[in-house]
Amino acid sequence: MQKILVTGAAGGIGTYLRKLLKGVYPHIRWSDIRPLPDLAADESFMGADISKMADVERIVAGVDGIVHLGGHSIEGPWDTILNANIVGCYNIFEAAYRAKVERVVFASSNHAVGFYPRAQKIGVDVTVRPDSRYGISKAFGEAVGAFYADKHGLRVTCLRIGNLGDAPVDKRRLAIWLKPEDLVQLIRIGLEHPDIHFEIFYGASDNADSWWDNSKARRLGYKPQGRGADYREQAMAAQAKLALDPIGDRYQGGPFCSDEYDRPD
Ligand code: 15L
Repeated sequence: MQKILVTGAAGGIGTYLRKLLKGVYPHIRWSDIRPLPDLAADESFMGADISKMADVERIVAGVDGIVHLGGHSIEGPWDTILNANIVGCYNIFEAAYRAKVERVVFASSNHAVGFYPRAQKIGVDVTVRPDSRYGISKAFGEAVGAFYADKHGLRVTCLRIGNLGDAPVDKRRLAIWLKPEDLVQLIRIGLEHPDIHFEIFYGASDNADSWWDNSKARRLGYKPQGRGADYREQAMAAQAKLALDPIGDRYQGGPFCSDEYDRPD
C-alpha cells in the first residue's frame, strides 16, 4: 500500500487516525466534506461531498486502498442517512471498482446488529439486526462491500466499530470500547493481510465484558492492547449518573434501540 485515501478525516475517528497513521503509509490523502482547519504542511487533503459521484471519482483516483469513515456517524433523518451513508457509501465502492483500487476498509458499526440482546454472544455471521436508520445504512454498506468483493474481486474489510475513545465511558462501552491503536491494527490487517477477500471484524479491544466473538480478526493477527476492564471503576461511576433505560439497557445498541422505540410489548 503506497497511497491510501481516508474519508471522514474531520470526524472523531479521523482525528485520531491523522495522528496514528502518520508514517504508516507513504502517502495518505485525507478527505472530508468539511475543511481541516489544522491541516499540517505534510498532510494532503481533498474536499469532497461523497453523495456526488464526480467528487468521489476525484478523491479515489490513483490510490491503492481506501479507509471509508465518511458519512453521518449517528442516527439522523432519512434524507441525511440516504445521501451521506447510502448514496455516499455506494459511490465509494463503485468508484473504487472503476479506478481499480485494490482494497477498501469500511467503517461499519455495532448498530448494524444493535438489536441483539446483551445476554447473547454473537459472531460476525449473524443476520443483521439494525437499531436505527444509521444502523440500516451500515448493514447496507456491508452488503455493498460483499457484492464488490464477490463480483469484482475488491478486497473488502468491514469493521463493526464499537465505541472509539481514550477510555470506555459507561457500562455499555466497557463491552464495546475500541482503543484507537487497536483500530489501527484492524485497518492494517484490512489493507495489508494477503488473505482478505471479504471480512467483517468487530472494532473492539480486549474487553472482558464483550458480547462479540472476534476470533476471525484474531486469527488474522489482531492482538488488541486495550482492556476495557482496566477502566471499570470510572465507567461504572459514570453509569451511575445515567437514567435507567429499560430498552436500551437490554440491547447491545443501547440508546439507539430505545430512541423512537414504540413496539407494543
Ligand atoms: C457509533 O456507531 C457512533 O458513530 C458513535 O458516535 C457512538 O454512538 C457509537 O456508535 C456507540 O455505539 O457508542
